[in-house]
Amino acid sequence: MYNSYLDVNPEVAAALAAGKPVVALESTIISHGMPYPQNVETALAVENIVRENGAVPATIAILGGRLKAGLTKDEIEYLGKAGQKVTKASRRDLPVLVAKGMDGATTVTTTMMIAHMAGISIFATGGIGGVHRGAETTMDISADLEELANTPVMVVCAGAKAILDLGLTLEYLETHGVPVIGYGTKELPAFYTRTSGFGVDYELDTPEELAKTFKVQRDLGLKGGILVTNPIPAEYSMDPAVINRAIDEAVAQSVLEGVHGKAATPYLLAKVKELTGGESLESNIHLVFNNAALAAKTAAAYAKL
Ligand code: PSU
Ligand code: MN
Repeated sequence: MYNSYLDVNPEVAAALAAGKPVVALESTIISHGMPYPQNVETALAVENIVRENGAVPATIAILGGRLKAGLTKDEIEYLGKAGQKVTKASRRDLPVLVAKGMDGATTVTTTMMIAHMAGISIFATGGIGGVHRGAETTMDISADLEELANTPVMVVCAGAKAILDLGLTLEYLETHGVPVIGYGTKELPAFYTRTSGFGVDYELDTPEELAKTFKVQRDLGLKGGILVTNPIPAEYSMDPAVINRAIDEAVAQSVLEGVHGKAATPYLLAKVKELTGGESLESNIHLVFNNAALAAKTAAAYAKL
């Protein structure tokens, strides 16, 4: 019944067949987002948090050309160790990676695609891609936004980093009819900070409200997903002046070096990390934990509807 290129891990398949809650997790965050061994420790801890909050985790990746929904510990360890050597896989990379039997770390885009193929509705991550600063001339707009416009998966994130043009990112999502929800806030969180200066469409305050909204979107036959932006817990949020200085410097450096295409986001993320050191890594880990817990509670509420 599944697509012939897709492997759904037995525990995940059993949960889905029984109508139990499942949460998808991405793998670019493991291979490209954090250094080893913190990436593997974080990925395994995130899976535990999903379980503690009542859902089955399904970390998603491409291994040996197979689309994987649900990884073993060994597979997570393998991806974490391989790190940047694994291809960052967005929508346009899938056919070649699968045809050649290669590995791929899934971005928000491909995690949504594979989650949907497996029948998983809720996905937790850190930050999404968006419209880059200067996109009016570079046209650098993440495929993540297009996927949100077309694929029926709820993405729980901590907003987007200010490496992007957050205002244009919101405009793009509005044009494509993607509901942007603030969880307990009316402002778009900016990943490391709880505020960004940009408002969101709606504030919802409980997992039940999120689940109901997603169900209505399905029942109405609307295409596309929902973006839930969940602010980083206050105790882990960073000083906006410190993080924004690092981001401005990273963006300026990327322009000087002429970085473009799929390298742009990883370059900016690595530069910001280099400039802010361990503090940003700690924040990054805790916001992912926070999103995993909310996604699991929302998946549990959705399973009851
Ligand atoms: N933004 C972050 N952290 C990330 C990413 C983006 O703050 O890890 C990753 C995600 O996997 C996201 C991808 O889907 O980068 C977007 O890449 P691009 O801008 O090339 O579409
Ligand atoms: Mn891009």
